[in-house]
Amino acid sequence: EGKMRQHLLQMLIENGDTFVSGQQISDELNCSRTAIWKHITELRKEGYVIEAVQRKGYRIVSSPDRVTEHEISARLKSDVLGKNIVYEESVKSTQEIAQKLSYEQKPEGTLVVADEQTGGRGRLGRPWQSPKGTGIWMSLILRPEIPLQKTPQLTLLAAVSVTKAIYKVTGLHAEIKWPNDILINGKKTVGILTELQAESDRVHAVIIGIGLNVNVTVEDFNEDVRKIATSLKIESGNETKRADLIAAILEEIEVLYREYLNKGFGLIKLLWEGYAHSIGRRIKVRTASQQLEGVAKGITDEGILLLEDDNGKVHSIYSADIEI
Ligand code: BT5
Repeated sequence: EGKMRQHLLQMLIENGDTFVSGQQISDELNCSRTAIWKHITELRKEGYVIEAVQRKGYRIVSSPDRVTEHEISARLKSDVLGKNIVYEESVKSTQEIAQKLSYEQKPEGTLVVADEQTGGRGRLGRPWQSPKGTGIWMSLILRPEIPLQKTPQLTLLAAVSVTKAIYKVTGLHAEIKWPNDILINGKKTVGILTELQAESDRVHAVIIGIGLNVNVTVEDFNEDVRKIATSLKIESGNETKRADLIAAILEEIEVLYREYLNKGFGLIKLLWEGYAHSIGRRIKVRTASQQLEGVAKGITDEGILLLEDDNGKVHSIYSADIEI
């Protein structure tokens, strides 16, 4: 039943504004007209507005903004990423669930998505606000065969992919702030958290957590992030279907990830530099051990930030917070 509804939904979504005839549907799903009507009624209950016209068939006029497996799969054209989707309405953190699934040997490309996180986290235990029904809060399991020191490259790969997907879906130009922020008009719209499961030099899994403020409004943010944060809706004035964007992000990551595994970091580095916000600018850097000030010169082939201080000395920054 569920599978059939999924298949029907997929046909309708793929055909966009074009009507799909009852005949076409019953041929492809191998079911009766009455059964189709039953599924249409169920979809309408889920919030789909479906037009039904005699002798023409059915088409979707509008669909609800949901991030269930159903909604994402119907839009997804990737081969590996997102083939296995775990959707939860409310969780503490999708990272936690993805970590657990990864230990249970779930395959590469497994995606955990939640409508709400009650304990979403950033780096160094900082909190990540994830209000219900407004954003993309998801974690992706990758299993690349790469040495440990190359894993930061995957954060940059994810950042480039998300930036491209945002542009494709909304037309908004975002910029990347090393290492893991994506900004629109200077305000944080996306945060990326990359966590590892590894032993000595062998990487078991890289869990890429993506938090993206899609339809979040100013009131949804707590006082403390209101000044520094924004969302796609605040910037564009329009709502975006989260499932459309999730599908676009997974497709972008899949293309770049394949390129990365086959040919290395070269193309991703170029793309990253094209979207980078801070390169060539004066920045302040706070690492675990020191504070530095200088000009961001670029990133190395490993994805490490190079900072030139006022004495002309170049520092390699592996992990830090930066201020602009
Ligand atoms: C990050 O950390 O930016 C990484 C955030 C990753 C969140 C995703 S959501 C799915 C997955 N599951 C999780 O539990 N996490 C991942 P960091 O660079 O440490 O930035 C954290 C800081 O960003 C906070 O201290 C706030 O100042 C700010 N912040 C918190 N919530 C925000 C939001 N929704 N939008 C913009 N800024 C926010």
